Amino acid sequence: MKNLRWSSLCIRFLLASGLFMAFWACGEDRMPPIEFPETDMAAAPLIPIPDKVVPTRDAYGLDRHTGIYAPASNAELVEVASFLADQLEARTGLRIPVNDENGSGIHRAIYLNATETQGDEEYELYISRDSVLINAGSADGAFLAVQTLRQLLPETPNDTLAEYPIWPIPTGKIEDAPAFAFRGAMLDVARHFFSVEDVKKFLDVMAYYKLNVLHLHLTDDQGWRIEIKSWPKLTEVGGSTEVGGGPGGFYSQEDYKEIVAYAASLHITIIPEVDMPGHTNAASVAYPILNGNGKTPKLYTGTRVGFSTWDTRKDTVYQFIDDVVREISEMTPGPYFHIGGDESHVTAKDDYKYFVERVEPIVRKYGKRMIGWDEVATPSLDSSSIAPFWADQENAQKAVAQGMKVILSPAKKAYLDMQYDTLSKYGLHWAAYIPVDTAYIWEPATYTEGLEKSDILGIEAPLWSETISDITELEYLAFPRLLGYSELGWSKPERRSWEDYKDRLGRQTPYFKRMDIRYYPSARVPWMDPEFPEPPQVE
Ligand code: TNX
Repeated sequence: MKNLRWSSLCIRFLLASGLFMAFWACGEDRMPPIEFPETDMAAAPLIPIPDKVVPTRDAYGLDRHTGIYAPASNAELVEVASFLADQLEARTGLRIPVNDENGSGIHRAIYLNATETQGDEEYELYISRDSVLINAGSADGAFLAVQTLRQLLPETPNDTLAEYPIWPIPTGKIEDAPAFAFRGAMLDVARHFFSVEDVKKFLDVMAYYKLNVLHLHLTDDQGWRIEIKSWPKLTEVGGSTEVGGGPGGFYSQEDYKEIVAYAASLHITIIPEVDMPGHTNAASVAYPILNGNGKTPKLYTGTRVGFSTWDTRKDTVYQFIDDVVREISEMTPGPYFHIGGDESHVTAKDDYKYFVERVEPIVRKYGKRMIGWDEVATPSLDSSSIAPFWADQENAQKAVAQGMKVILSPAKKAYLDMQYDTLSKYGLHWAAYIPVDTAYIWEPATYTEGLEKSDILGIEAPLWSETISDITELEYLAFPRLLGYSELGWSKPERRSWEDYKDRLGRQTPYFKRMDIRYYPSARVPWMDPEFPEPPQVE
């Protein structure tokens, strides 16, 4: 293990940050030495697994003498420091000060340091007996390092080492960076509506496992879930029901902004999707002038797909789309707008092409990159557009031939709404049964013939909601599989193995319990203290 040269790191940090009071904490340990039992950082159940972990077998004692420091001139980094303090308080009850000017009671500091040499989401985490140092090129990187630190914190403190509780964190060095910049999940809030609170809880878990994009499928045949002020009936009428005939619901613009802001505080980008020209029955009921399938639209609460379309040759339709894209884009800081574009079975081929080629410039006019399910790659599009590959490999190849990027969401591997097996309580199985190991054992970079790794922005696991109507049912399908997708998106192939992963996965139960996550207790995973009984075995 190479010498970490703490004193020089401390001095560099102090020069960079001007936090002279932190000097106190950089001095030799002023606490009576504590004998920690030997630790092994490499054995910690980290998900996703980092690039490089070098254990030094000692422990850093998080306790009432801990302080957090970040350069005061870097507001984003100070925010990450406050996030860490809040998380540590929730876990330990300790109110750890951030940039405490006095610093006299602080003997073991956690430093967040901005570097110029690291990539956006890259970070280093050095943990010694006396201090924790996070080096990152951006606040995103520091935030990701903080998730690793949270995962290293033991469940319970040691109460015998001193007369106050100490949480021993294993020492060593972690160097880490993501395989893909785009690591996403999707929630279908259209087939069944999910509340702002539900979405926030999902975001909390995503952040803990280093996922950084949440795509919201906001509209479909069964419901329109986002308030558009210039077309109020979309939600008044189109948001009034859902699959199975329940009450539906929608996000007001204030609700949506709240979700976007909450996601931003977790360094997660929201992608809004308005699915068109198919999957548009709810909007057509609200405004029949849009309709293009020749029938009188009625509210729909079933689960069929492919029966609706808009009138692609009517200018009013594009006026309408312009308003929708404008209002949503104004509330969305992220760079993407998703136009759906899938399963437009009753839209004539020419009309579909005309439609997509006319909508794309509208999306760009409002400063967004267009995303559309792989079918949109048939028309000719700007190379800034993106096609998630869900069903048709040829479409993915067409996208790449146009210079577009692809996101990997192959239904056979990455669909969270596919049943685990024939006994699964919820989910569909038209693409496959996807047990927890199948969800993990595949290689996104080489999955699609004819695509290079550089063609792939990343991966996204969509959760369609035809069969799930509340957060408990949502969690049954999403967890634990979502954690596997997080590792596929983050960790390099040479670091991944099912044998090792399943052991780390089985050790997430304390976190699941704390978060009250109703995961599916797959019998293929060695769960530690399972909260739920093992499900019956299938062949
Ligand atoms: C296909 S994936 C769909 C959705 C369904 C899903 C169910 C895609 C682009 N379209 O409309 O909800 O299958 O698994």
